[in-house]
Amino acid sequence: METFLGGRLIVKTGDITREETDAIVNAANSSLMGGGGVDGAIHRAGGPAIIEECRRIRDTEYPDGLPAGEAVTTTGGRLPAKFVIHTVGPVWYGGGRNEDGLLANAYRNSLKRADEKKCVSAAFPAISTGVYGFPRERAARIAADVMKSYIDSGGGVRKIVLVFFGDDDYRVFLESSGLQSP
Ligand code: AR6
Repeated sequence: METFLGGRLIVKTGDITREETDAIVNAANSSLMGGGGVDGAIHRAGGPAIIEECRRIRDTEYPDGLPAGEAVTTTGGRLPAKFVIHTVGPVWYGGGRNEDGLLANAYRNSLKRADEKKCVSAAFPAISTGVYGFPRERAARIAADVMKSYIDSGGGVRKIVLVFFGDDDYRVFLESSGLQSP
């Protein structure tokens, strides 16, 4: 585990479904109906209350699906976290389809949703870097930059945790994020 930005950003390895932060962020897809990876793990651990709320959100606010870069909040169901913030990262097509901007929006809008619910802590997975194929090094810089400007601008979430599923992802993040350079 490593800590940055005056103690407000924690970087670690682990299973995000075990995090006891007020909210955890889900790397969902536009359907909000679950999937593999971290999405599958969150729905399995949190139980059916989460998908029920996702279905209501689809029916009312997002009949065509949640666009990439946006985020919505549901209960955490049986998870230790009170809320799950579902965001949709971009699919990586090579970098020419505003993937960078959409990934930054996914992080930024998730923090905005956490603020709306007065969360003081929130945990994030490495959005888009699994099935969606976003290069990990590039995603690391984007995530770190968003966190830095959020914290610098006085955002309400006091503790942000970035949870990497494996040691290799964790190492790549630390080497690429720019957080360790003076
Ligand atoms: N805790 C923390 N990180 C995890 C966990 C976990 N329990 N499980 C996986 N990861 P991915 P994406 C890591 O593929 O690229 C889904 O099917 C994983 O190792 O989950 O945004 C959705 O429904 C990787 O580093 O998300 C979408 O269809 C990171 O989480 C699609 O995948 C993200 O990998 C979204 O793809």
